[in-house]
Amino acid sequence: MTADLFDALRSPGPAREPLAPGAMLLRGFARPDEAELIAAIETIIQRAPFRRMITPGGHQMSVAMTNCGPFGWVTDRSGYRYDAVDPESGARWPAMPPLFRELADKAATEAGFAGFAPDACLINRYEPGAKMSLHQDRDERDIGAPIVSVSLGLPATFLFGGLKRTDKTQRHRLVHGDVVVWGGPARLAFHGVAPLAEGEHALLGRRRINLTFRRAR
Ligand code: MD6
Ligand code: FE
Repeated sequence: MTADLFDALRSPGPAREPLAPGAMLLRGFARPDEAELIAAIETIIQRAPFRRMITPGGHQMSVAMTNCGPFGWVTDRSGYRYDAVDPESGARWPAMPPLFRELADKAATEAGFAGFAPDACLINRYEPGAKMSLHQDRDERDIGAPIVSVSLGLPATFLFGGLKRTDKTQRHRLVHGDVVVWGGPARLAFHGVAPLAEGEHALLGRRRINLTFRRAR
């Protein structure tokens, strides 16, 4: 008993919260890397600025997006797709920093998906009021790979449903540094983000930034 308690104190490991079979929340997993992550994001957005894309239905998204890595997720009137080129600049997306790749692989391994090699990192920026409607992530060729999602800045309410749009949704509060890993039987679950509440974060101000790492191609 006492030895177990000391073991727990010596190596507490990350706080793991299973959300569903295949979906795991790693509380504070990205906190140690916060400064480097934010600095890298600042560099990326100088070359590939955040922009509010248009959905195939003609609506402008409230979330502003950019990407880094070999492929970037984009939407316009013609549909959703992964593209090696930023349509705004005509150039390739900025490279994925090694720290991003390493963090995503470490988190995936922690959640039971060893050997995750993301080739796309979508960067989402939410300002108060911005939201993401319920959706499935199904534009990736290999849905055998998980998705790793890193939350920075203001807290958000993550909506997590089932395999049908009409399934009941759970709500989870995601705060700065939290990482969600999502694969296996959860990979095609419907999910979204409730409208972001007003607030001010010490490092990021009036924003939430989310990184989602995928194996797109
Ligand atoms: C967000 N995330 O947290 C939006 N998708 O801002 C997602 O859409 C998402 O967090 C798949 C897996 C994890 C996610
Ligand atoms: Fe998603």
